[in-house]
Amino acid sequence: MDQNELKKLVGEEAVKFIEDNMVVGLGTGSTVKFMVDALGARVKNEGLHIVGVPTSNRTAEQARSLGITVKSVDEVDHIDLTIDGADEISNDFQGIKGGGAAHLFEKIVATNSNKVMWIVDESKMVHKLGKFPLPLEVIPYGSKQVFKKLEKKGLHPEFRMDEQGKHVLTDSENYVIDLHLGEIDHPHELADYLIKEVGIVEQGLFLDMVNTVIVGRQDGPEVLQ
Ligand code: ABF
Repeated sequence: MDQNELKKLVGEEAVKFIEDNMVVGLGTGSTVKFMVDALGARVKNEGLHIVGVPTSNRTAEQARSLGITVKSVDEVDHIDLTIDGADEISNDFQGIKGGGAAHLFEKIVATNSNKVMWIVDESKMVHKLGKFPLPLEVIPYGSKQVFKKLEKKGLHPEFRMDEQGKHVLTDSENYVIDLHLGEIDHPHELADYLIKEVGIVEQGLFLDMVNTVIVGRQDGPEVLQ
């Protein structure tokens, strides 16, 4: 199976964990897209009653188009299970997310969820985090000063630009800076430093917050808990 088929495999496996009347956090990314498609099919074919809490406009649009009831995180009193993708997952189940520029809303939804599940193809499983550039969501005003501080700190920052050379914007219309670190030896320390930097809204290290990981392997989905 190619990467896309592995993503579809885990997306469809994840939907088996969703029960009637659940409030489900809906992540962002191409793997989650397969999950939301499969969830929509269950809603349509089985009459499953669920509420979806999206982590991006694009996930909200996809869910609504499939007849899934969508509510914001502030319209529900709790979230039973959030299912999301990830860019890297280390051996000790720490993650880097934000390749899709949605990590702020993803972290808001995840930290308001009773359970968190990540669904990934096997290429996302790494020994140590950091090969994937660490995304930061930053407020445009003062972002160049933040960039300079990160550069001085030796964190190899790069503004995320689109093909037209314009800033990629998050759903909150903030900028994204990616840190090209190679390897992250002390993720908790780095997370603590970054979140204190004024102007950085959220960073893409998701630490100590996942309960279940489903990994797409050639011989099938592997469920790790
Ligand atoms: C999302 O999942 C993002 O944080 C991350 O970039 C993405 C993984 O992308 P994909 O599933 O498309 O490989 O949570």
